[in-house]
Amino acid sequence: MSETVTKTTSSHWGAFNVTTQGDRIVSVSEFSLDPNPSSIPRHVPAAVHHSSRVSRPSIRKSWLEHGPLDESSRKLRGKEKFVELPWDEAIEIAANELDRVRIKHGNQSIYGGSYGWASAGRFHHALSQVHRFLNCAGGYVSSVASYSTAAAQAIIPHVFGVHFLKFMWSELNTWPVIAEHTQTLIMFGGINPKNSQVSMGGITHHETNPWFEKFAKRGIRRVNISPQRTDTPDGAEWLAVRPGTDTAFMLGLAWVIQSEGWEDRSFLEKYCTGYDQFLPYLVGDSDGQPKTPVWAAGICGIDADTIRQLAASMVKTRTLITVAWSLQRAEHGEQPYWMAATLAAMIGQIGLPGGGIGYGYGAIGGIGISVKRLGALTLPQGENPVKASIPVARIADMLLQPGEQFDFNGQKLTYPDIKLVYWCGGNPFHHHQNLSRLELAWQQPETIIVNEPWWTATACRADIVFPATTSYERNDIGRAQGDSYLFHMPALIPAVGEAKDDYMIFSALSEKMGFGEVFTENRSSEEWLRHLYDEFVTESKHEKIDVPSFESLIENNWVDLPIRSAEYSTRPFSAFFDDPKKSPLNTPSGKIEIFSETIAGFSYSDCPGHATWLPPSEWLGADQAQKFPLHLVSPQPGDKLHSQLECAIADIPGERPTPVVIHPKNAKDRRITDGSLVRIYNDRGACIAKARISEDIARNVIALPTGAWFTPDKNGVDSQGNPNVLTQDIGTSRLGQGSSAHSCLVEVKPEL
Ligand SMILES: Nc1nc2c(c(=O)[nH]1)N[C@H]1C(S)=C(S)[C@@H](COP(=O)(O)OP(=O)(O)OC[C@H]3O[C@@H](n4cnc5c(=O)[nH]c(N)nc54)[C@H](O)[C@@H]3O)O[C@H]1N2
Ligand SMILES: Nc1nc2c(c(=O)[nH]1)N[C@H]1C(S)=C(S)[C@@H](COP(=O)(O)OP(=O)(O)OC[C@H]3O[C@@H](n4cnc5c(=O)[nH]c(N)nc54)[C@H](O)[C@@H]3O)O[C@H]1N2
Ligand SMILES: [Mo]
Repeated sequence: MSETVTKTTSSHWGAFNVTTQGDRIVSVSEFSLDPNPSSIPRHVPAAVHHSSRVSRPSIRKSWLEHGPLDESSRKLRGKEKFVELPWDEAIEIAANELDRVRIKHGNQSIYGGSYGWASAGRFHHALSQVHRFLNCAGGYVSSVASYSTAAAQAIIPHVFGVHFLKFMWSELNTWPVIAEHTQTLIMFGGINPKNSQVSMGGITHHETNPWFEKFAKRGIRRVNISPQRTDTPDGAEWLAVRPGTDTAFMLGLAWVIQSEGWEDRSFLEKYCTGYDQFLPYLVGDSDGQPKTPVWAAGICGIDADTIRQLAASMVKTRTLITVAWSLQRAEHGEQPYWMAATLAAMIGQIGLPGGGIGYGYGAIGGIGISVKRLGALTLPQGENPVKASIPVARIADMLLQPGEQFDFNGQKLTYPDIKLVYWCGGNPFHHHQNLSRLELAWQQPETIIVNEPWWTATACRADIVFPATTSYERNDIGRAQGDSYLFHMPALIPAVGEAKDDYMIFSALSEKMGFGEVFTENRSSEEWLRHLYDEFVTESKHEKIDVPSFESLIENNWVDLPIRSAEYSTRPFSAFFDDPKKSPLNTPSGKIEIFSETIAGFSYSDCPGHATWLPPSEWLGADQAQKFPLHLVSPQPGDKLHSQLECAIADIPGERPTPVVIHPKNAKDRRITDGSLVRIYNDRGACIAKARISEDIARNVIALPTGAWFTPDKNGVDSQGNPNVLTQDIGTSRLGQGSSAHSCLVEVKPEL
């Protein structure tokens, strides 16, 4: 019997211990210093050794036989067998194809956006690897922003003059400050420990639940404004808002504050611009509709008295308004973000400890933690000579409409004509909306290359698939923003099958394509790790932070760096609030922009010059609701990260199809019983799910988490419960062009 070894590793869902026997992971256990460990790692052993691992380089049969120019063969993507080849042959074929495309069509015909979460680990970060490789190859069409926060990334700089991600990492009240000062915590979309289980690159201390226990002890009033009660830890008040209507709710609150004369005029004058342009809209002078609580109630489903009372307590207590990312992953998703800022400005507590506005607490772990930010530990990606890029969620539009113009945040851009797609570290057939439309778009390129550990829906739809290792099969360094820990992530088992690290795959392709040394800089993986670590040591010394030698890190597996302390708690926009003249915000006015001349100048009807209630095309008040009377929200799954580890979960008896949460009244009306199979459908598609009847969801709303592996039958009906067969593939607006996943109407019936 081989030796049993236990070591610690880091992952997007936190640190955990892994026990191996020979070449197998046999079990995992909790990292003892994590106050509230995630149970996601329990699926790791089964997933790593799953039969759906890609074991050898594979090429789609008719692509191999007829080459990339046979149009009819492209329709067979996802429907055809692959031929397994030895590594050297597959590398040569892919290198020749990349060369053919870049010579014949130019690098602007290669799409390498390759969006996705991949795995934790700094050097083997799949996206950094593919981007560096494609830059060395002459560039690629890239993608900007993210599925997570595209609308926020567009609107927040106009309003606060700062990048959205910087706002979240540096301009938020931290948990200790909230615990000490906040009296009323108003959470649009909740603050969900289910979501803060994960963070990009890792999160070692899971703290959302422990902080909420403190908040409860301190008597902080917690109000969860969300279609699901479970979006905050137990014990909060719950206002079951209709999805997509938060802007109307916030306008109702603002109207009460204004009509009572409670708005903080001196704050609005000193720190903001544009309240005077917003006011005529609020009171109805500009459109004939005062945004009264009665008006708001008719839209958002929360009664007018509740809105009035909430407004009163918001101005009378130290109030922090928080907004989940989910609100902006919807049509007109820019509006609730802007309106929440407008409301907080009227209350006048932005910049005060425990007051004002915060975005994305609970969306991922690490937000709200007072930790010193350290740089370095990133693989240099080089320069991309190709300047064309797309907003990330517009991929199907790009593939279907080459040469067409589109608007994006004041710019007019043109979709490039893509001949080759390279994906490494993401799963578009998990993450994109309206998957049958993506299937069509996916038939356009001549060649699709994917590096993947598993036969995901995306890998199955590629022409060339390279088997990639998982983070348990290679040495790496683990570190993340918002976390004080630093890990050596040891190779725990040898590569499964013939898998290779992405770095090895790109080194081999680079070598064949004639720029091997440019890509590798003559460093082995181990040399790269040491090189990146040396840079980190230098940078940390600069910041007067002691970090161990690389040898000592390897020996100890991990270290908790001395970078966590209340002294790193930031006061949001402190310089600006101390002296707005001397330290203006980086907006055109130097102030918080309640009205933006810049945005008004774009003349977008879907994003006017101030926060506005714009009914989405799909919500419970839309005409479409006659035919499809239920609003589908598709949140992130609690038991895993997106589509990762799904293969292991799907093997557990009774776990699939994915459960969909449905209100008892809606279930009864449709003769649906708890645990029975249902069909969820609309004009875009259908999937099968398992009914979970619960009072914890608003009436006429159903919640089906993402992450099921897209498995359509011959009629296109997905058998596993993937919500993206139902969601619509439209931008949030011309400003943000983000994903509108949460704006979706459906009907449900028993599946007989
Ligand atoms: N309906 C709906 N859809 C959504 C959302 C929603 O709220 N509703 N949310 C959206 C959001 S915010 C996001 S971020 C996306 C997430 O979408 P993705 O990030 O695309 O989802 P993942 O399943 O994490 O995909 C990562 C892939 O990388 C692979 N991988 C892991 N490690 C490695 C590696 O080392 N090398 C290589 N080559 N591959 C690796 C994994 O096996 C997996 O297939 O989904 C979006 N889609
Ligand atoms: N366990 C786990 N955690 C994750 C992820 C994962 O896959 N698994 N993914 C990570 C990623 S990539 C991201 S981007 C974040 C996403 O973080 P979020 O975007 O905040 O999370 P979601 O789960 O999409 O949505 C949270 C809740 O918002 C509510 N909601 C939906 N629409 C509306 C609305 O219109 N109004 C209001 N008030 N509420 C609404 C839903 O009830 C939903 O449960 O999560 C991260 N955390
Ligand atoms: Mo995300």
